[in-house]
Amino acid sequence: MAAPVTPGSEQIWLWLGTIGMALGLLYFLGRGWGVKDTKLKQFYAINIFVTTIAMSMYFAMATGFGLTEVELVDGTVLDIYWARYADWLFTTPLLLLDLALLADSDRETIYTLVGLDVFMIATGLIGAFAQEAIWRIVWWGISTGALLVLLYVLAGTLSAAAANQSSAAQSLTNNLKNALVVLWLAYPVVWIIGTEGTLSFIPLYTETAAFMVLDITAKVGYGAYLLQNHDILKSVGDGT
Ligand code: RET
Repeated sequence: MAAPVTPGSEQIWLWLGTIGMALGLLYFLGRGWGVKDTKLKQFYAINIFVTTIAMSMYFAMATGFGLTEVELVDGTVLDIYWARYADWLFTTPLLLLDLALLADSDRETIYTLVGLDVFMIATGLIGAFAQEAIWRIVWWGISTGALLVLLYVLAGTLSAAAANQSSAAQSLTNNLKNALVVLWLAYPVVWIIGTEGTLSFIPLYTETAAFMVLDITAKVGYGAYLLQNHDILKSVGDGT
């Protein structure tokens, strides 16, 4: 194993991320405590898993465990927070599941979305470890291609599935879908203009802050908004 690497000044954002995810987790646990309805319970369970995983991975990054160095062929050394990918690999499919369950999507749609999502994170991870700038950008392109197909499938199938839902469920699905599209599209942008893309228009410090704000919004904000709507979530799949 490579020698341990210590985080730089960006560490502050990783601690804030850890605290933010912990607060989100407490909020979901507190609000979900004593919930009896089985449909509602599964939404709480998903968001509790999401924040637990993210809190652990932020803690791993803040303490330096989730960080490694990648040396490029030209000698440049990049600090790579690999724990991000471990977080995203599990939490992004769960976030998609929130939306798919809300829209009452069929299994095929869910498998397609999760498959594309895992492919997107895995190819992004390869990009993060590639040793030549050109290959990093090529893998970024492949991963971004998967994201675009995913968003296309999501937009098409969710509205079709949600057509049988109540109008309240449809509008909640729509709002969450729009938020997801905007937030998720920001990730490849931060990656490519940040240190991973080797272009480094923004330094690691700013990049870490940007990912933290995106992660908290896409997990805690998104989950809290979803779980505001108990009545809608309880009636999911009833066709009412
Ligand atoms: C990577 C690599 C570069 C290309 C693309 C990426 C997409 C990442 C996404 C992450 C979403 C994370 C979420 C986390 C929640 O907290 C992996 C940066 C397309 C879309 C929603």
